[in-house]
Amino acid sequence: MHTADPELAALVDAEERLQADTLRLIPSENYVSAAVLEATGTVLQNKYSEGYPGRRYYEGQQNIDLVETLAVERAKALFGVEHANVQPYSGSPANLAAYLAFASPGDTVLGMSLPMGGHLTHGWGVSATGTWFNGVQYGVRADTGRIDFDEVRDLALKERPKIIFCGGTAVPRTIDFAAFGEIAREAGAVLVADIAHIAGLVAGGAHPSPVPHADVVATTTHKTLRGPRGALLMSRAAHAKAIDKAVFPGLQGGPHNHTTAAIAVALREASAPSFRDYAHAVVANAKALAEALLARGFDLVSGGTDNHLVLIDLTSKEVPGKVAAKALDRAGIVVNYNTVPFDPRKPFDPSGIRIGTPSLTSRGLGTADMPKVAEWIDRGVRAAGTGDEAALAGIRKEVAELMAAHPAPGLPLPR
Ligand code: DSN
Repeated sequence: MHTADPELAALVDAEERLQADTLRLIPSENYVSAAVLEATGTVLQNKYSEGYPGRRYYEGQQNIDLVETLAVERAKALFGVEHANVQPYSGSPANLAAYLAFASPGDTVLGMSLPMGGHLTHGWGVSATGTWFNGVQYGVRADTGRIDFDEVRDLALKERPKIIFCGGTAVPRTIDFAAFGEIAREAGAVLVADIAHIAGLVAGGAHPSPVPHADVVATTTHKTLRGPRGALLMSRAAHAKAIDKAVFPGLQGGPHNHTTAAIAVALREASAPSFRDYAHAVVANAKALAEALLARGFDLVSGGTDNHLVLIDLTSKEVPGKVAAKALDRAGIVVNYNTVPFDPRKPFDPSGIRIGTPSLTSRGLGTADMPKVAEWIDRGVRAAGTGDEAALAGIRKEVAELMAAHPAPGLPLPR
């Protein structure tokens, strides 16, 4: 690459340095292993494979069928599911496949609203899922910041949705899959558990599994699961046919075989005992970080965390989320600005920032490091409020020193 396209190679090198030198706190990001990275760059990407193992529309599948079967079997074993489809290109197509399998345009679906912590594809208005379907949305209680199950049940029984989605992108607390399962059964709905954020925690035993309660489990593979950018759609055997038909030929063409291979590698890694340690360390770090932030006077949605994610409401600090996020970025701390429940501000300029511990845990940081991380965030937010660029530059230097002592998995890239 460096010889064939130096311009592009320089950008990749710069991104590698950025990922190495900064403290990456975006809860949906991670570092994959060298083996996962290697699999994504293999000749498997040269092959078309529409169909499923043993039932393809192209010849030459001697190896690809085995790769996909390996990924499927590993997903089934790791999550304890009866059926796994490893072909969805990412989380949004995986969720869309669930709509195609279990609902028709115009049908009602029930999901958590985006500003309350849900995902676009759970029926939010600007998404195709909220345009082509009647998206009814639930939220969290104002007093606890936790899901309001009375509201979920009332809406489910009144609206009789075809599908209920649980899970989200900014949910700092354990998702009560049993409660959702009960409501879905009562309402006659298919329950889709979107565990994209917490799949690695579920696999590592650090979050309860949705499998006994949900008809379908959807997840991306690149967040806490530490795989390539891809997705899994898992289900009970009874739904296998509908799921497979919805993914291909319903929504997609040829699967990305190099991604399938990398998913297989990641699933193998996630089944190792050390991954259980990783998953529990992610949660321990998030709890320690939340405690340290609370001690510094930060307001956290729901008052803390049970998982990998902390949602900070900066209203009392009088610094908007976007201003804080951009200042922290200049300080070498990468977060994203995020709405908080009942946010009076707009999504593009909200009141909060969202942070998480999957990446820093992959680099071997532990609970003893979290007070320092909280201190940097505190100093960074203050500096954002006063426009103190020198303070931000000082934090950046300290961050780079700690990061240099904790190399990231997969880095440096082989040359
Ligand atoms: N974009 C993902 C996240 O950051 O949570 C969700 O799709």
